[in-house]
Amino acid sequence: LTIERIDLHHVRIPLVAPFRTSFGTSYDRETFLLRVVTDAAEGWAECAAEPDPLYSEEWLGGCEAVLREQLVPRALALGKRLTATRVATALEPVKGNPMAKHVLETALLDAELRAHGLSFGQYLGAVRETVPAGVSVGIMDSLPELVDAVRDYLDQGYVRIKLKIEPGWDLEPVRLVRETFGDDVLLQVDANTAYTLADARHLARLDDFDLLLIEQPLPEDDLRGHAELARVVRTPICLDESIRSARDAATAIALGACSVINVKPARVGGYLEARRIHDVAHANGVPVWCGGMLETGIGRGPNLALAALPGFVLPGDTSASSRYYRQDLTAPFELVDGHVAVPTGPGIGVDLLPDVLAEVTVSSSTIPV
Ligand code: OSB
Ligand code: MG
Repeated sequence: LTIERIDLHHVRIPLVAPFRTSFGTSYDRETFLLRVVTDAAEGWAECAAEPDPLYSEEWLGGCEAVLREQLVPRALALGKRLTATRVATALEPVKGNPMAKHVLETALLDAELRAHGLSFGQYLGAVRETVPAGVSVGIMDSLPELVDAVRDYLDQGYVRIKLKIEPGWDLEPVRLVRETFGDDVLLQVDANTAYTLADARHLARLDDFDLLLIEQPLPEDDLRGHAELARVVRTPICLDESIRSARDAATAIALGACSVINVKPARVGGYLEARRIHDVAHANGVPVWCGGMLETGIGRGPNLALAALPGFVLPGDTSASSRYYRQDLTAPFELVDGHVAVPTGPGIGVDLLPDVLAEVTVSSSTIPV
């Protein structure tokens, strides 16, 4: 491929409801879409970063700067020899910045696969046509509001509920949801690093509620702490923020720091590394599931393809469009019998709706090539 043009489309899209986690509240999804035009096809990807560096150290302004000044120039230096895998290799010397790498690699992979008429699912090795959908439920202002939200999601058919927790919003909401909706509901929690090892006894009280897993209870750099915690708590520990590469996954598994992994392509630099994490986990008998960053259809399409790989044996946060947006940027992903269909078209398999894009676009810019 030869890159002919790169554009960034900054968008702000209202969420159907505010989404509160232990690190902050989002009212809308603010991000940029990256479009790459090549001599063979065009590709699109969505940056997973948020305006502030609260989930991880990456943030939108930083992603744009590192793309402009470091990543795009390194990709362009490949000239006509450019492919998504070669770009990934060319970006390797740049430390960190996985979300910035992810958006560039994914747009190029989209263009490359479209040029070959191959879908992300075919390329990655998907083995399912639909994937079971879970839903991530934010921290609410009150317990009755939480029960109403969970009831609504269960009525829609979501097959797994994930409750966001933090100190002061953990045992009671989990107990209430378990008691209200019964033992058959697949239930898990996500703390987004809100606890410390000193909370181990407290977190062990979650063992009473038969949770699938506790996601990222401790800080991202505390693998030792998670391994200690796993000896005190019976509920399986799942890592999200801590896992940035296949090597991290191998280390965390070897240390006993986790027995489940949330794979988010954006957090690990793209789909190529995400697939390697899947492979490492699968070889170790460690279940994985596909996480999300409130992506629009542009980001969710390829996530669904990844979630269709054989090792993705737990329902992911790959919810339908309506869980996030009144009007998605693509044709909406629908929940059917608790499942969402994996796109089958070339590349990411979804197309932007130009009128919707125009409506939510805040500004556009070009990265010189
Ligand atoms: O920790 O999984 C997380 C959203 C934004 C940032 C971090 C997380 C989340 C979610 C929602 O839990 C996942 C989704 O439905 O996209
Ligand atoms: Mg998480």
